[in-house]
Amino acid sequence: MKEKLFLPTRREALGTMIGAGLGVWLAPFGAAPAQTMASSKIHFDKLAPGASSAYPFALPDLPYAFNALAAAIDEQTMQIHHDRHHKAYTDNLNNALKDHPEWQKKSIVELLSNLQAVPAEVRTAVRNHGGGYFNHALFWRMMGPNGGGAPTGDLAAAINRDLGSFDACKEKFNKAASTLFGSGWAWLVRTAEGKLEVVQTPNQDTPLASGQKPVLGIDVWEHAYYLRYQNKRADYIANFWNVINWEQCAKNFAA
Ligand code: MN3
Repeated sequence: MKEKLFLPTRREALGTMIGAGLGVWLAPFGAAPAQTMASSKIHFDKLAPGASSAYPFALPDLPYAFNALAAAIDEQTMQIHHDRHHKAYTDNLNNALKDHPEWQKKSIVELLSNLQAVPAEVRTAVRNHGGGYFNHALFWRMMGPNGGGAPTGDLAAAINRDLGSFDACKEKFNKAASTLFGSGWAWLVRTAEGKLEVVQTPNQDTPLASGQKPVLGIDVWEHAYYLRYQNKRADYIANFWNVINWEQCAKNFAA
């Protein structure tokens, strides 16, 4: 099982990068053209600067003040969301791996990209808490006090090419975020073929598990918005566009 998913030759080739603390994307098992392989590496340190790529995972600091995103999210929500929810995912992920030294060597990207290879007794914990660790580390960076506006450069061009226009992209993303039933996330992702798509993931599942790279994501769990918006999720989603850090999203697209 392990050999099937982590091909020794590929592991050796990527060993130095893993050793350097970079999250490395492993393509799903099966033949992949060299070009796809090269473009499908994920550098977690670029997606979530300050977060840990491997065990023991540390709660990354918010890169701005709790009240910095007031154009979309209130101070109290930010504090509880970061200090309690994200911290709990971090602690629970570390607990899940504490008796599995061989899995402590895997990066968070490897773990979440190859969940079926993770030992059955901790697989659900890694999926839920590892997913929560990863998703939130990205989420804080996808937003910022000087956010909003529109994407530029290569990302803007890819949005126009694959989704028609920025407005069409927004409409699709808003629909994915507002119609997600229960708890989860809506994402703008880059597929293994390099195409941009809008997708939903339930709970703390990540796009990594489907072979996709996250470019932009919104947390639509009620804990992300309920204090200020109560049942008006659509208002939270509309205001989210005021705080998007497009500079980081462009890095995610390229990373
Ligand atoms: Mn959350």
